[in-house]
Order: sequence, then structure tokens, then C-alpha cells
Amino acid sequence: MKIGILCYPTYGGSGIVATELGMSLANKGYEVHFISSALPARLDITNPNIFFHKVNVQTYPLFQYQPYDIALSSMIYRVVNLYKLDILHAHYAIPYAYAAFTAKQMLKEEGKDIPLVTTLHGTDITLVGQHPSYKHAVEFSINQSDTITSVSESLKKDTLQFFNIKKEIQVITNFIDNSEFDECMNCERKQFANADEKILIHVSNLRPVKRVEDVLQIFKNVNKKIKSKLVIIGEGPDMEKINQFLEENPDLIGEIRLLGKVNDLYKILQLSDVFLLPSEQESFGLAALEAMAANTPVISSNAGGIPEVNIQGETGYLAEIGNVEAMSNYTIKLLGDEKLLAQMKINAKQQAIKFDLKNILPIYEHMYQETLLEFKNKQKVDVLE
Ligand code: GMT
Repeated sequence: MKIGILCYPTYGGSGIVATELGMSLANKGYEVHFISSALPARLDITNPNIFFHKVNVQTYPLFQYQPYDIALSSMIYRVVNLYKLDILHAHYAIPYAYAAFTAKQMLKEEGKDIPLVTTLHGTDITLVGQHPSYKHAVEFSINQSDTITSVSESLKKDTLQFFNIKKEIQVITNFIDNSEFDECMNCERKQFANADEKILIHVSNLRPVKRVEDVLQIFKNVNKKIKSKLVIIGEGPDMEKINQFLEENPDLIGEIRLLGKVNDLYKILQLSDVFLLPSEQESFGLAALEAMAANTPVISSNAGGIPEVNIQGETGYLAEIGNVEAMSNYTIKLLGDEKLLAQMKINAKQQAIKFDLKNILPIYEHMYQETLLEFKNKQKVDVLE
């Protein structure tokens, strides 16, 4: 089967999920074509089953805004034609589902068609997709998809609540390849903390929905009671809030390490004692799952799909969004009790194993087969009519 994957190259979890999915499919022998504005960050282009097609936006002095969506749909059209793709898989509705629909219309003009799967990831539904500038186009393109999947039950519920969706939404949760965590056991903890200190970690694209100010405040509270360091990984618009916090709390400058984007994420997660995810919105929380795969329990808010991943009192603790006091107290309780911490590290790993790639990849494969079958049956019916 030849699969076209449409995704963001870097920004956020949808690109990571799309890339990991595509690479796993390629390893199983599928031919996978990535169509994106840049080479996806984690993509291994040396795999002979993987192809990358860069969307080139032609600039022109007349354009106030560069027409990415037009260039994208043209590229989808060309790749489907040139490589005879069997199926398209759009990750994040805006603009991927919309551009894929347009490409399909171009193909139809030539008597060709191809099924489209759209995977809803998060803010395409819960935030940006609801803006009046996008809402109707998002709703339309979701409804035009042959198969719709969402990464959590919570996101499915939100989609049905906020949009008029006329098709079944299949939940296929995000996944993690636990085998990638077996390789990096020899990590240097002393690089980040002294032997008697605990390590708290936060990984995100530092947008307002991640509530980095809560991360900082939780750490401030915890640090008063427990010898500890905070590691923040990622870049984004709220970096300024971190700088401001450090200016206001100069005594914590030496306690907080800002690493930006890193290549060794899994290694650093394995060194950590607790992962903080106090998000305002989180359809799934892939970052929390990655932490758990590295044996790191999670202190989080109860936003969106997080409770489907982080289990209260088992893999960590959850509190209401913005309840910094509760999240601080939970962290202090966890880090102050070695037995509890050791047990929760084990539980976190066990939870990550439930979401292992080995369990989720066959669900994706089955979904592609079913989508193709239904699409072909529908085409036969259309011909008869
Ligand atoms: O909204 C984002 O943070 C970006 C978005 C994405 O498309 O990358 O992330 C969402 O998708 C991830 C992968 O499915 C989920 O794990 C994140 O929870 C989700 N983020 C939000 O809902 C805020």
C-alpha cells in the first residue's frame, strides 16, 4: 500500500505522531510519502520506503500572505499522480484535510479518486478550529474525509460537541515505541542535579495552553521543601514568561535549566523524577506518555484527554486546571516518599506499555484496509447508479 502523510514538520505533537507512524509503516514494508513544508524533525529519510516531498510556496510581490494551502493541494495532487498513492492521511485538520479535499477534487476532474483519512489532534478542534475564520471550512473538510480518527475519547467528544459531524469518529490513541527507551540506560544524572536532588521536567512548545507559569510556580513551591532542579525543554512564545519569572526570582536561576530543543529527549526524561503538565488544554498529552515510557510519573491538570493517559494515584496525580497548590502538594508528596516514587515509576512504565506501538500500529493498518475497502465498494455503487 502507498500512503501519503500530510503533516506539520516540527510544531507540536501531530507532526511527531505522523512521523513515527509513517516510519513504523515504512519499516513494515509500506511505501510512505510525507508531504510537508519541511523535512519532519524525526524523519529517517535513509529508509528506502520513505519519500519526502517539500511543499514549495512560490512568493510573489502581490501576495500579502503566501498561499501555502494552494501549493500544498497542488503538491498532493502531483504526488498522488506521480507515485500512484492508494490513500491520503491528513494529520491536523487545518490546512491538511482541507488541502487534501481540494487535491481530490482536482483528481476527480481526471476520473481519479483516492480515500482520505483525517486524524484530529487537538487545537485544530478545541481552539483554532473553532475560530469563525476557520470553523466552517474545518467542519466541511472533516465531513468530506472518508475516515475520521481522533487521538482520544475526550477529543472525539469535543469534536462532536463543537462541530456538526455526520460521520463516525474512530478513536485511535497516540502511541509510543517503548523499545526506543531501552537503549539509553547510561545517562548522566549529575549533569542536571546533585546526587541528593530530585529532577522535575517540563517539555512543550511553550504556548499559553501549556501554562508554563504554573510549571514555574509548582517548582518554586516544591523547591522550598525538596532539594530539586527544574529542566525545561522546548521553545515557544511563552519563553518570555520564564525570563520574567527568573528576573523576579533570581535565587532560582541556578535551579532551573533551560535546554531549548534537544535531540536527547528520551535520555533526559529517563533521568527525571517527575514530569509536570499543567495544561489548559490537552487532547491526549503525548509528552506525558513519552515521560511515562521513560519511567517518569506525571503531575498534571485534568484537561481534555490527560486522564485517559495519566491515572490518578497510579501513574501520577491530577488536579483541576490552575490548581497550582494541589499540583505542588502532590509533587512534594511524591518526591518526599521514595517508596511511593519507586512504585509510581514502575506504574508509569506499565501504563506506557499499554500504549505501545505494537498495540496501536495494527489498529492503523486495519483502519487503512477498511477505508480502502469501503471506498472501493462505494465507487462500485456509484458506477452502478
Ligand atoms: O495543539 C497542540 O499542542 C499541537 C497539537 C499538534 O497538532 O501537534 O498537539 C496535540 O496533538 C498531540 C498529538 O496527538 C497531543 O498529544 C496533544 O495533547 C495535543 N495538544 C493539545 O491538545 C493542546
